[in-house]
Amino acid sequence: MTQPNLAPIPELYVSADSAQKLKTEAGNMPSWDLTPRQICDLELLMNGGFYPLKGFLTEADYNSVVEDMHLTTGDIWPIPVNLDVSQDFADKIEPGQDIALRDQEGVILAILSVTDKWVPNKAHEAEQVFGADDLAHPAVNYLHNTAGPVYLGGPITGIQPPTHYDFRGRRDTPNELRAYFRKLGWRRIVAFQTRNPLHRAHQELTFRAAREAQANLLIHPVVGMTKPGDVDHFTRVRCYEAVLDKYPAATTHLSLLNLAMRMAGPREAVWHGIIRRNHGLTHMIVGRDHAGPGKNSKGEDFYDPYAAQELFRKYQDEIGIEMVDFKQMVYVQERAQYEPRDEVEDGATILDISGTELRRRLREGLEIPEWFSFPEVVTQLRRTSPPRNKQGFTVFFTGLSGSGKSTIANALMVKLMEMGGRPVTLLDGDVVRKHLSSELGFSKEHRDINIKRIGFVASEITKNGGIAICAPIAPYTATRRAVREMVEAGGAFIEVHVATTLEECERRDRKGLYKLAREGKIKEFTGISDPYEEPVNPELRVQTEGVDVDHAAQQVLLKLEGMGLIGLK
Ligand code: PPS
Repeated sequence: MTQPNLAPIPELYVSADSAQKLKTEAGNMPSWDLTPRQICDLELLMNGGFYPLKGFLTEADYNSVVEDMHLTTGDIWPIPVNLDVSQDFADKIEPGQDIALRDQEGVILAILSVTDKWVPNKAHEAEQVFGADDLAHPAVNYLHNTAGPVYLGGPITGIQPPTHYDFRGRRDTPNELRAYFRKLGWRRIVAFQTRNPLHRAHQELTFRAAREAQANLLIHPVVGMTKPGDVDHFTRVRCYEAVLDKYPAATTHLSLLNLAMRMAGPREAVWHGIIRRNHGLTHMIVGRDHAGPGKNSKGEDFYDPYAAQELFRKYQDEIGIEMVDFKQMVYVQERAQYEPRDEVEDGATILDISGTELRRRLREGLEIPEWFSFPEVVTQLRRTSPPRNKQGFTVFFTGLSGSGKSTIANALMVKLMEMGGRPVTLLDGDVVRKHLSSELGFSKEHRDINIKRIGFVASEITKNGGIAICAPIAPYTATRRAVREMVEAGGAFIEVHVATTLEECERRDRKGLYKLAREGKIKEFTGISDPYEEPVNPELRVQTEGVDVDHAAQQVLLKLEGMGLIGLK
């Protein structure tokens, strides 16, 4: 079983001549713009990474995979790989039709000959494949909230692979890796699958695995899609490159895998095994909590930490690759080295830094000891994750018209500029309406578009290390939540409810708008003839009655300081 077959694996591409012809024909077909996840799936379908699949699963194969992890042919396959599409698109497609699959720039990558179209039972898929229909699981959340409602299945004709402009030299198809192994005379090769930066524990684990399996080592990190919140792949690859010279060059290779992970734990481990077999590997490391998605909505682990090893062991012969299993590696202080936890002598001092603790130390600019990681890796991580007081953030004021949002926002802006260090942008309600949203009115639809535009700009500013201060009315909870999600992908979001009562706003009526609204001369006026949904859990609620502006702005500053976003350094 460990004897590799390094012969080329079948791909789904047609010849260059046919590809050109097909591309022209495909121009007239209905076309589907692939999502980022579908592009990852398609690439591995076309280059043989998902062998023996010849396309997106048919309904019969899907059911068989969901129910018992096998295709209708009897081959093991644990994860549904489907083309999920919108209802509108599905309504226009019938089985028997060909559709052009395009990347996000509109380039045609493949043709799908649709044989099946069906509406899946997503709750059932979640239970069977991911173990629970729980939105805390990233793939279940994706299934319900991102994936389209209809699945299309059928064979693929590959025209061209998706283009990657980053790290081109480090990406290999299964056949490129097979050829590389053949050329170097490598026969036993163990894969290390990872979605994290490599620290010393990982290095020790990979060394041990290679020694145990008497094999060469392939560091095979996933650069497609991983768990939301992971270190981005650009940073990770720089980290891998930084530690590569700690490995013997003659026996170790680094290659990037454009896989979209599902974080499906045990089923995912089996899937990773099949994919590695297809890339010409003979062994794969499966450690503690392989491809684990973290905690469920009750705060418990989704999977037992060693369930992935058990399932892999059960199906090892069918997968066709041998597992090198490991317990968690820990640092033993007295011996100044890493050891598997179950081999540590009683009474020894174990040192460990969890992922959460590492993130905290990065965030707060604290020391990361040399026993834990390599200085070169820490340098890369610090470049991407500066301490909180150097990261971007958004302060989002919300409240009724005339509540004092703009005045406090202006005071806050000046105070932050006085402190210096980061650029500050004020996206005031009135200013935005003049420059970004001049064509919009005050219907629910228009208000939502307006707030989402503000959110988009704020998220870009935040991501790039600046401070965005927003001060629209933003009357709807759901829209504010959408903005929070956008911004939090790149930094902190602080919602400040300026809680001036309607009576007080109307009493002040600084712009005379309430009077006009009461007279019916302004329609859909917030608080009078249109709703304002009060924030339930804002980071801060400020009262303005009897409080001067300076004091209100100070409260925001104190909050920012408490969150570590502004500080002495
Ligand atoms: S929203 O709901 O967040 O899109 O509103 P926003 O962009 O903040 O714009 C609010 C300012 O527009 C003026 N204005 C109105 N407000 C609410 N409802 C209606 N119908 C309306 N018509 C005009 C008003 O001056 C608001 O400014 P502020 O600074 O909030 O008083």
